Amino acid sequence: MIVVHHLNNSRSQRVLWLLEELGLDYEVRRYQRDKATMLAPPSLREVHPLGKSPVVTDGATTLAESGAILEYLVERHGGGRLIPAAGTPERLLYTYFLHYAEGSAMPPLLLKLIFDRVESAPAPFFVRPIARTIARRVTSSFIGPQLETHLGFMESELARRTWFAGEELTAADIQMSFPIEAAQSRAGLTAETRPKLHAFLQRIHARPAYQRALEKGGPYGVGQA
Ligand SMILES: N[C@@H](CCC(=O)N[C@@H](CS)C(=O)NCC(=O)O)C(=O)O
Repeated sequence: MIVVHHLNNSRSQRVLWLLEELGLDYEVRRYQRDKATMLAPPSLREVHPLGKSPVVTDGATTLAESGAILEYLVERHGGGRLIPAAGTPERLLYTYFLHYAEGSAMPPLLLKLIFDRVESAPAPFFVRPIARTIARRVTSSFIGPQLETHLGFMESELARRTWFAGEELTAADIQMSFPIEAAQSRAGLTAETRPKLHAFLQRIHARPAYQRALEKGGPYGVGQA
């Protein structure tokens, strides 16, 4: 039996969505973020030493890292679904976007979340202006331009084809959904600024499997690390 160790409001939502798209049986084991720190509970370290979500167990196999999990589930249980045929240009795009989502797109989005928090965090009055100035400078000189580059790139990719790896939905789109949802929640992605990415979100949100996964996973807003 596939068990998804699911942290509320987190990247593991993608694993639930993939499993729903594939129509597989699975169990959801739930973990709640600490209300103050938003970190995962220590019990998740009993499943994997990093204590992050998602983690999937499948018989004797324990696997962390959302890209690796999606790849494993598609190859082991997908029966050829949600993956382009080997040796095609689409398959290369699939591999690329499966890695790009966490390897390149997420880091500036995570930095944005952290520096926004630095800017608004309570601090002694004599530290606050310094912290705010540093946070604003890092955001305007580094994080903002990086986000523009990545969002521009993703937008241009979806101007060339319907999904990230061709004309069919694949697991690469499921993996890409998290940075795009995060960009909507924290980096100003709207229908006006990034119409293709916005349309992508509308298309995925309308999928019955996405909605079933939300029912299983609980409230989801991508506002956390
Ligand atoms: N690159 C990893 C990131 C895993 C990760 O950071 N997960 C977050 C949830 S979105 C987490 O567990 N946060 C809570 C914590 O760090 O304690 C993946 O894609 O699986």
